[in-house]
Amino acid sequence: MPGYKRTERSVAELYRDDPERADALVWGRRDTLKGAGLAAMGVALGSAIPFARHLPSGMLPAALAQGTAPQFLQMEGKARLILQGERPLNAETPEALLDDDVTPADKFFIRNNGSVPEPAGDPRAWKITVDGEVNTPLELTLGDLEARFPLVTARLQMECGGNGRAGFSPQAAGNQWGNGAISNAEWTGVRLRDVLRAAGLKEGAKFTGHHGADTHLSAQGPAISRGMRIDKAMEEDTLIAIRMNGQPIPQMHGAPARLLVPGWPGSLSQKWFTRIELKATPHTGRGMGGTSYRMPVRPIVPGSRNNGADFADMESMPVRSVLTSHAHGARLPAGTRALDIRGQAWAGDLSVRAVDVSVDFGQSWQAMAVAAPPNRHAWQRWSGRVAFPSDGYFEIWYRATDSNGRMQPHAAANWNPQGYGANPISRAAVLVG
Ligand SMILES: Nc1nc2c(c(=O)[nH]1)N[C@H]1C(S)=C(S)[C@@H](COP(=O)(O)O)O[C@H]1N2
Ligand SMILES: [Mo]
Repeated sequence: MPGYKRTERSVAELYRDDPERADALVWGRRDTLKGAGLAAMGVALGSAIPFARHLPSGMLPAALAQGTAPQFLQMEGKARLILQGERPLNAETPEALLDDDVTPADKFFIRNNGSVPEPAGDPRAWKITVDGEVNTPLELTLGDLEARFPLVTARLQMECGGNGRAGFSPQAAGNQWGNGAISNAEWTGVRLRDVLRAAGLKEGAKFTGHHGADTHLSAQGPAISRGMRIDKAMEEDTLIAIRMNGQPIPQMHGAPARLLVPGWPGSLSQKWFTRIELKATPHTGRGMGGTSYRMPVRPIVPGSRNNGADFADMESMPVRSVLTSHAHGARLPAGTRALDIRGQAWAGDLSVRAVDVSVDFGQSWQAMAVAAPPNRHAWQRWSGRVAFPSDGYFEIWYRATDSNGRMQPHAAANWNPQGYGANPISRAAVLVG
């Protein structure tokens, strides 16, 4: 189950290595949940599985897929996020905390590649440099930005490039994110393109390079420094943001100014933003090249080594959905026969056309209502009602389809060493009664 670390030789691994033996151990008869797991659901051994006949053989019930219990972040101003690591500090938002249409600061996931810098003494004096392939290099304070360029506000999704990584088998390197390295705050700032036009792009300005004030944990060099094609830099939703949800940006999230590059890997959305270079060739900072934020063009053997030389940069993020009304492992009162459920869905630069849900292990699917986004690059609310024929153990399977007709796959595809692009259908276990 995405979002949870594995124990050594977990039930999940047993299923991977020897599904038949795992089935025999986990199930007495294959219509009753016996097993070694269910930590997420308290005591539920012996629960009936009304749709057992539809459960694909060799597939681990979601309730049993949890390894060790997650650790939680304890930090002032932050909700109970799932701790992914302390050095650098990384924390994921549990799906059930992503229910707000606008992600509040306390529920906003945390992704750092280095140390969080000390707050600037005088935020108004913070300077951002624009240089490289421009006619007039600029040095702008936050005050200059506000005075010279129109301020715009939009709800923009910002998702870590590695979101969903825990879905890969074999395990890929990096934070084992479930689906919760995603946010959809309301950002206010100036359009990056307005600033670049003020500097005047030269003919050779084909790529950007981004710089921030934080340092790598090795204490040497920048934590991360990525860049993108000029087209994305010139898109109307790509911002130099100075406010999040109407407030100054919290220090953890890049105060006093950060880039916001919605729909593309979050690593482009430079926090503690100090400088943007315009370049004729792709930027070569930390986090560029090799297997970093790059995906195989031709599939490689899962688990194999590869230097990424012929991989391509990850651009628009793939379609994904979260269930926010009920947590994985939720228990519902006996006799519950109908349940209203809801969540969010998004698809990088695209929009979401459909969300479908199954409560019978994929035998039948039901279309949910999907709201239009308030603006491009905002996530979309989905909602609907499902029915349970009896008490027992069920799984809510949910999958979104993007505006090009691409659906979340049944299992993570295109395995790659650093684990980008995993967006398999999600499963949440629920117990009725
Ligand atoms: N300066 C700086 N910017 C950064 C990072 C970082 O470590 N340092 N991490 C990037 C990554 S990988 C992601 S996913 C987002 C996370 O932003 P958040 O911590 O506000 O959620 O910031 C990006 N910008
Ligand atoms: Mo990221």
